[in-house]
Amino acid sequence: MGILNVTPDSFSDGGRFLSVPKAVEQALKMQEEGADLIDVGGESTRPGAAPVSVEEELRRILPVLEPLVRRLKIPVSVDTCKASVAEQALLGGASLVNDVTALRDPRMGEMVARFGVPVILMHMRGDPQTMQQDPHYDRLIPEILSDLKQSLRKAKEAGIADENLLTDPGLGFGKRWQDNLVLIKSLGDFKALGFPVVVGPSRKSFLGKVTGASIEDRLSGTAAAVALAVSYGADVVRVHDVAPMRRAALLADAVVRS
Ligand code: HH2
Repeated sequence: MGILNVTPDSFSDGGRFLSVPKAVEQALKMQEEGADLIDVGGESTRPGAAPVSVEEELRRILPVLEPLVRRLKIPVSVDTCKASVAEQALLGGASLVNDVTALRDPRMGEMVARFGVPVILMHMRGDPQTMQQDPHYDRLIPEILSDLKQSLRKAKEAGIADENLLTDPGLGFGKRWQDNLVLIKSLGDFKALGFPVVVGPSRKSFLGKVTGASIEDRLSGTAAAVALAVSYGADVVRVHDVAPMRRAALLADAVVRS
């Protein structure tokens, strides 16, 4: 899954793809490099990020969505936690909703069910503004699994079909840096919930904590995390650098299957 942030403030690529031609060019490049899906986001969820209004998020996403849907051969997902934004994006041709709040918006479940599209339920403790202020778990994996099970129940109650559900442990979202390492190692427990597992380690700060690398220099750390995530059972990896990460994923997958 290739990341396309049409935001001024995303933590690693904010401001780079604000013009429609630049955004489309980046999406076509990621398709060429072997992405199976392009994830378009109009609101940064980096720690401390300020929320964006529905109008502003739509103003960022919709102009780029139309040419993307028209020109890409692969599906487009919308990275949003707002039902009204998801609805407009689905009407505009998006094929999947990536919800980092796992259906917190009370209208999101019913809306996704009505469109009959897949949804990624990602785990986040708190919200981006406060989530990294001293996150704490007594029992990391059981607590996150239990939160995700609750989100899955909510999705089913809203009428979303089982085959349209994916889960994501939410690396970096209300987690201590060490927690992200344990989460990658424990992806098998998430697979055991019975749904495809998505994971997004790309360029995140826990990689910097371990390797000392700055944001611009986290390619090799991301590749290691991608390979490990695939070997521990990830089905989808959400990344900025599609070409090298596809190779890392292919290699890990080949080893797992050998
Ligand atoms: N991470 C980010 C955003 N969306 N979605 C899923 N399913 N999983 C993730 O781990 C995930 C996500 C944060 O990364 P990015 O989009 O690069 O940054 P920002 O939120 O600053 O735009």
